[in-house]
Amino acid sequence: MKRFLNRINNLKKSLTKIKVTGFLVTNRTNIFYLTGFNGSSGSLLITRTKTILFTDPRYIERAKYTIPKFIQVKDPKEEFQKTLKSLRIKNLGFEGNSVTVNNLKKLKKLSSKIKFKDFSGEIEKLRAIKDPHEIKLLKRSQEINLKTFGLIKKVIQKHQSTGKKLREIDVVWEIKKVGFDLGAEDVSFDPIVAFGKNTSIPHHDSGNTNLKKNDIILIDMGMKYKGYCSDMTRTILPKNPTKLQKEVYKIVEQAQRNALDKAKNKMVEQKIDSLAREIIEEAGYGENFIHGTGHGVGLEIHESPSLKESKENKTRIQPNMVVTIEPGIYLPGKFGVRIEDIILIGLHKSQIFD
Ligand SMILES: [Mn+2]
Repeated sequence: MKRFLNRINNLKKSLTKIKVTGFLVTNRTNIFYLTGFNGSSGSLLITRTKTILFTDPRYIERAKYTIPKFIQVKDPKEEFQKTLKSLRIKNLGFEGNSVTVNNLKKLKKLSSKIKFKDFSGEIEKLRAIKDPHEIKLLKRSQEINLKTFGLIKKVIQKHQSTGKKLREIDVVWEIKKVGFDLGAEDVSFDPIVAFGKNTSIPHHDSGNTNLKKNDIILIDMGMKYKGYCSDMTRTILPKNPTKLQKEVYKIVEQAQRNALDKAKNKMVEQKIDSLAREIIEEAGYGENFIHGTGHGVGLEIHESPSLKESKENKTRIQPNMVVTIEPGIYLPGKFGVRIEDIILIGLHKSQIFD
């Protein structure tokens, strides 16, 4: 439970920077990160001396036995307004990226003397750098993911050799089932399973397409383990790939390798993107790489940092960030290739989760 105290203390350091006397955390994932509470309703008030979780009566008991003892639990109906008053909060930070316009109005009405300040993104910044506990869970999550893929690949090969019917959505269901059997609590997003031409759509909506013997296959999948998401994409070339398929696969593989090997501490976000992009551009497929090279992964499947080609992405990569590297080439109407893995940024070297 020490980790929650550490995280909350880290957040408190920015009270002065934001110039507020308290933070009101409303984003569910951020509340889970700071307290371990995963109920569907709640807000967390953090001041220099107090941490209070407000949640309705359905969750009060549950909160008490899941969160650390130093966090008080209160019913907002009875005590929210009173607490703000008694703690003499004058400036309150709120999460503009999670509070609805209506709720902010209500909040302002409830506490007319308080000045509100948006502190969106502060907790997300902390979350981008993983502690040892989180790294352990992320590794385990990806381990289950890789194992699941291994078994799914066998199912596919069996169907390909026997000619038995297999739809994309059958594979989606199989991934969910096998992942759960191997210890995941859920998938981190609906698996993307694409057969043949459908692989040229980066985020294909898996459907009733049947697998054909010489189909190229793309599977993008992730598991959730104790709240932590994994993410991985594999493209399976057919037994008799075309020359173009082999060529494109090789380029994507090289692009990914370059980024996996060279992504390191202190690089700016967009530089990591260009490690993969340059190789694809040089090969003449720049226009067919239509998304960013990667993203942070943790309690959410997409989180900070953002490894995209954008002038805004100038944040420097730091040790213990966990990011995906997933270049792709998509040839509309023909096929697509994407390969994705997760790396842990180290002080000197990055480590791939495999
Ligand atoms: Mn991804």
